[in-house]
Amino acid sequence: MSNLNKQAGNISEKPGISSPEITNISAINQIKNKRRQQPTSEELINGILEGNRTSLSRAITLIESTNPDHFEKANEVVQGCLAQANKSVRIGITGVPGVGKSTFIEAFGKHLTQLGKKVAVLAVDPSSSLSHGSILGDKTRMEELVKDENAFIRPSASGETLGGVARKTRETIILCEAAGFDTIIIETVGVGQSETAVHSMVDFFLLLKISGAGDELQGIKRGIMEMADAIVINKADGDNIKKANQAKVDFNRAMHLFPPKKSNWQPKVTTCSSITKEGISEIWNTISDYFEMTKKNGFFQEKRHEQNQFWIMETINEQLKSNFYNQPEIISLLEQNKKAVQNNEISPFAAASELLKLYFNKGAKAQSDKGSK
Ligand SMILES: Nc1nc2c(ncn2[C@@H]2O[C@H](COP(=O)(O)OP(=O)(O)OP(=O)(O)O)[C@@H](O)[C@H]2O)c(=O)[nH]1
Ligand SMILES: [Mg+2]
Repeated sequence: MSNLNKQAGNISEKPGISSPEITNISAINQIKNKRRQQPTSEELINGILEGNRTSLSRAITLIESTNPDHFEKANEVVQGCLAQANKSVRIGITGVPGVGKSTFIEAFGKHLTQLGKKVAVLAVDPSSSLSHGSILGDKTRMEELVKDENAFIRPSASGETLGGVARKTRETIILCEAAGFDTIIIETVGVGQSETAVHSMVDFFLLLKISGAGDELQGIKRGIMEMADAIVINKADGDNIKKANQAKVDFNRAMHLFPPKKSNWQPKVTTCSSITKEGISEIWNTISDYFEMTKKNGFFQEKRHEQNQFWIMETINEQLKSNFYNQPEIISLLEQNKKAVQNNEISPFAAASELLKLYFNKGAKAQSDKGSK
């Protein structure tokens, strides 16, 4: 390949054919160099604290990166933002696919920005590695909010385990808060374990439902109802209003059967329509009442402390696991041992113990190599 072609990189279409004359190699190199110049962590921190969205987006990309070189820098940025974080309220929203979460967040978020709030919308959706982030497609359902300069919408980190996505979302919350966003909304789809992860990173947890054939209480996981600080029956419009009101009565009755919450808060059940906006402002009033009450009785802070303690352990667990499973020797021995267990050549315990031994010995060797240097 000629030198010219090499420099032109992927703009040269076929090897052996030189680039068209109009191609300005030095201009291309200038652009490339500019792209390569990544801002320092200090520049990112300053940008975020000034409310610069580009800095915020770039820092989130660093957090989401799987490149080990970015890890340190991402940590530095989070650390640098920490002192300015925590000054927000964090609201989790869950519900099954199609219940109207995105449409609700659009209406609710607009209501909040009209009240002068700065709203960040994040998502926890580990399945989005397949669908490339449902919230991305959602941007079309959040048309107004996307354009709103007081709102910031970021899709879920993808290609990750739930633990990985959750950790990244927690760090992203810190950056958004440092950038001046005072209301953080975290959407998660109501399947699997992601509600539990989101519940452990928000102050208020809202469950969206729709009214069905009158049997909505069936099939709903008890654990999710117990986590909810409010249940909102969405799509209470048109012919649905009557059914929605009936569902509200049923859910209210069911919620009273649960033991009182540590916060002393009695979960509220309301109806709303994200299309007609009926009931949206009342939901914010309810959430505000909750914050007022829990800030007064100390529960708000207590819960955040507990969540932080929980996340220390979760982060350690997650990173230990990811370190273990990403070692090439472990990957190949794991495959071998799985087969051996399948063929009854070795017990699962012996197989696991051999893998752990390999891992710990590797760690010990790395330590002693470091010491002898
Ligand atoms: N009539 C009515 N339709 C609604 C309302 N809210 C949402 N919808 C409709 O319900 C459908 C699903 O809404 P989404 O907001 O995409 O639901 P979602 O929960 O975000 O769905 P996933 O992202 O797939 O989990 C869309 O066609 C919306 O227009 C409402 O309040 N009333
Ligand atoms: Mg959605």
